[in-house]
Amino acid sequence: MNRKIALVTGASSGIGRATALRLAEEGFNLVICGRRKEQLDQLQKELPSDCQSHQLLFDVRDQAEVFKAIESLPHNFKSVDLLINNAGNAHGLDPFQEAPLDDFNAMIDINIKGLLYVSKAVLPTMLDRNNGHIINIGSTAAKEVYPNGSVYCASKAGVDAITKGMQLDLNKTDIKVGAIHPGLVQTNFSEVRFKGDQQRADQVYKGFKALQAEDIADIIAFVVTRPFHVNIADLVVMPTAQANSVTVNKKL
Ligand code: 8X3
Repeated sequence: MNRKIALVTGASSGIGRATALRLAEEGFNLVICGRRKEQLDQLQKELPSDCQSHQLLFDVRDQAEVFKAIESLPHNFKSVDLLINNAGNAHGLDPFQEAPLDDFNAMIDINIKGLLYVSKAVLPTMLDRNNGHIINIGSTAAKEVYPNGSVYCASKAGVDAITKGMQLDLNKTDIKVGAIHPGLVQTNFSEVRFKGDQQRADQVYKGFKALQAEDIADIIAFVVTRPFHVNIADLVVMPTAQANSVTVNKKL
């Protein structure tokens, strides 16, 4: 079987990791990208034996590193068919007037600029073949602004706008572009947001059943297995207990 190639950013953990595992099951070979080699090594060990995989270690914030890494892809991994722009995170949950600029920079650099760099590095091979699929992982935060989340929400609204812009500008090609916007997913997202404060992170997911990384991977598997003429352009998914970013039916 001729296996397609999927490149997943942020594959070391959470949604990216679950998606890589699921795409391997769906018959993709994988380019798994991340900053943490041990986690990528572990992921590779868990991949089914018929899945060929290649690691790329880079920080999406570093423009030169991103392009160098993508250019370094061996011949058999160069023609990326599916790009999952998943790398992203939140830094802090503070009022605008109190939040450190470092947090703002990190979120803009990772969630927006990182996605731009990876997309621009991968797109030429898709354009050459007039074929490909890009899925950007946004957030419900793209669709509404919640208190203390101004810049995180802005960064994800940016992902939403960039997705729509890509759809317009690539409309004349056969390249599909879509976004998936998850609400509360139980990963290390909150641990990163709260800078290692595990207790505070755990509170976020208490009292209801949050989405799991595998739920998003399952949706991605559905999205990428539609016929060519079907593009899931914009998809919002929340736990049943969640109505919006600040309304969660918690049974505490
Ligand atoms: C993650 C969901 O509600 O923390 O993007 O913004 S939320």
